Amino acid sequence: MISRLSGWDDTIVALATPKGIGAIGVIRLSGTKAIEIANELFPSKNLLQQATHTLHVGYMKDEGKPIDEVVISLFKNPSSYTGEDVVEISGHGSPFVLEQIMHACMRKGARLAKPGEFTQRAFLNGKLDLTQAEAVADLIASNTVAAQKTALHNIRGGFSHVLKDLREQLITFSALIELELDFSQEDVEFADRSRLYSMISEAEITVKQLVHSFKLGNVIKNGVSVAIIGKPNAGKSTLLNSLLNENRAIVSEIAGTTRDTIEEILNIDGVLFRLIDTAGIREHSADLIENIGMERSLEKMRQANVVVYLFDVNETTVPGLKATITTFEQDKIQYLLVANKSDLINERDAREKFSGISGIIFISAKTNLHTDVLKNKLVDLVLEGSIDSEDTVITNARHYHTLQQMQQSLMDIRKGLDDKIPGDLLALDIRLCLQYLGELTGEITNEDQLDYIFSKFCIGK
Ligand SMILES: Nc1nc2c(ncn2[C@@H]2O[C@H](COP(=O)(O)OP(=O)(O)OP(=O)(O)O)[C@@H](O)[C@H]2O)c(=O)[nH]1
Ligand SMILES: [Mg+2]
Repeated sequence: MISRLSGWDDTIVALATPKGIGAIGVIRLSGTKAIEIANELFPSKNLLQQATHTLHVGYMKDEGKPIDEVVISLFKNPSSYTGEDVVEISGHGSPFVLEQIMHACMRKGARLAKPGEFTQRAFLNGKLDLTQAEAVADLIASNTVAAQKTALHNIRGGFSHVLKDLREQLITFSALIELELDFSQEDVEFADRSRLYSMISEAEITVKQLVHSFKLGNVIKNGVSVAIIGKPNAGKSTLLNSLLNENRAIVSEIAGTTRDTIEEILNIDGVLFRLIDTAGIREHSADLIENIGMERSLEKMRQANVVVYLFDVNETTVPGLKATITTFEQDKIQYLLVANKSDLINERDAREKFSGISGIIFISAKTNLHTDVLKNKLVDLVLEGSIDSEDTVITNARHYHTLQQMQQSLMDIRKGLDDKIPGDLLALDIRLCLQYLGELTGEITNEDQLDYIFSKFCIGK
């Protein structure tokens, strides 16, 4: 744990609300001199004598000159966000006025906070562990229900609890092994191997689930990429427009209308999708630009999380569709089969025609027939019912990589048990695993790493 960081003793100040005009603007001070500084600018009352968690209305004055009428909120250490004395000054939301309050605070000895410095202090004072602090940044950045939900779960310590349990298990394990080492002369095994074995297996399951959840977590944070792929004129651009509910892409009856890929964000039921309309793919084209477009389509198809394969229900043959399915399966592409232009054919006939192939969604992009079915299907694919559960979902790449290292070291421990390696070697492996765990929660980190993590926050948080 780091006890000293440069500038750690300073009292810091920052605007906590966005820049620009607003009803109110909040300036936040944190540090040993926070109350003293605010008090010098607030003649109406002696703030040094007020209780924690109290509000005070009055004029803020700099050298006797009024700046603004404000509300001051006092939070005394340790009962504050940072764990230090914190003063929040709510002024009128004029950038000009707020700037003056900030400058007055700085003249009285406060220093401008670095990005994330308030949360960094909360972490250093043990108010949050690193995973909770990172979840604060995720919550601020969240723009869907799913992202908000996972961030809140982790701020409340969802992930930390799982890690704490793991840590306790590993420490018990290591204590048993170390005990055995103390008595190594006597050739006794205190640590019941089958118990050790089941402990490690349990830990492995937990870590595996966390690693696995990153796939979903990443999707929650960054959105699911959905490439709309199909032959020219299948109606891909019409579908994009229909899903977005706007005329984003050019639609025409000329095959080869879309030349380049078009990407748009769509929020369906709280999940973010990145829809990609692509150039139609056909066997041969003499047109150079169309060929480049097709190359791009294939690239997008390979990169996407899900491919919506859109085909014209009237033009497509069953063997042709089966051949396409085979390619998708060979390339391990997750796909949805969507039959378009169902408005031009009797739906029952269409279903009859493709009755040998399951899972086709019949739609009409032009008339919006059953496009809601497609939307629901997309959401189902992503969530598979997992978001509503209280499971911890990993959304952070740093956590993911460290968990993978943990997974490897747990495997090494288990292999060590299998191979009956000496206790001192097992103990080494466990220490390594505990070290990874410490890196996750921030118990073991260095200053640079912390600065890097917190620098991604906004100023004032
Ligand atoms: N009747 C009917 N016509 C449709 C439907 N969807 C698209 N079309 C028509 O089909 C033609 C081609 O539509 P686009 O959306 O441009 O097709 P595309 O797949 O993007 O074609 P390219 O960009 O050339 O690859 C247009 O004339 C559309 O109006 C549908 O569901 N029903
Ligand atoms: Mg198109």
